[in-house]
Amino acid sequence: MAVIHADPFDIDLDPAKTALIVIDMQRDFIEPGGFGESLGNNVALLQAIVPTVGKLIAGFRAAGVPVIHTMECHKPDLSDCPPSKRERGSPSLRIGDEGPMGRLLISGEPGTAIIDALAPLASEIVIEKPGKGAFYATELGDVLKKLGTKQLVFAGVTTEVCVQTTMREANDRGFDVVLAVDATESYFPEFKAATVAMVRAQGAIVGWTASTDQVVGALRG
Ligand code: C5J
Repeated sequence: MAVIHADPFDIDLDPAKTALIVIDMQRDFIEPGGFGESLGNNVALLQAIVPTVGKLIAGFRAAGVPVIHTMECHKPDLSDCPPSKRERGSPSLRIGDEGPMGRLLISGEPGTAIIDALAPLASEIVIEKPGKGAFYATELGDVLKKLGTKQLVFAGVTTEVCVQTTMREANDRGFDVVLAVDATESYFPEFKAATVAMVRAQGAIVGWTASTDQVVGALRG
């Protein structure tokens, strides 16, 4: 058993029943010209965590603990994209529109890919998800059941949207969830801070928070 010195209290992690979920480290959220920027966001904030996410992934790979990647994206015909999602607000480009990196958030397009620096290994599972939560309309629940996973560490973007939504979905499904605080980011620093605080409040009501070094250190033993 590995002990993570987490907040609000230590958590025993069984590496044999654990997986890392890296949420949506896609060009569309992290690079200029993608979906994130089309909404008026400063993508440089998200670029800053790439080395830390890489360190976390490397720690899991070294420990032989599964790494699962997710990608927010839709079918080319947009049949899995509710009009309410596509038409909301006034972005410069909408989901499915042609941008400098191809059609925004469409499966198979260059901009939808995970950034090169964090590219999944051929052996790793990649979940394509049409929603903010990675359990909604995906095979993630079945994948974790097959792996015998009971505990999940989370990294990725954005903290208060896809990361938090998936953490809450996982918590409701009975998983222990840990957020690697320095391996997640938001376009809004205050939203990240609020998410970190609310996750671990009330005796870890959603889950635990820890640093990448605390998680990787615990896996090393
Ligand atoms: C957003 C995400 N923010 N991956 N997606 O639309 O958090």
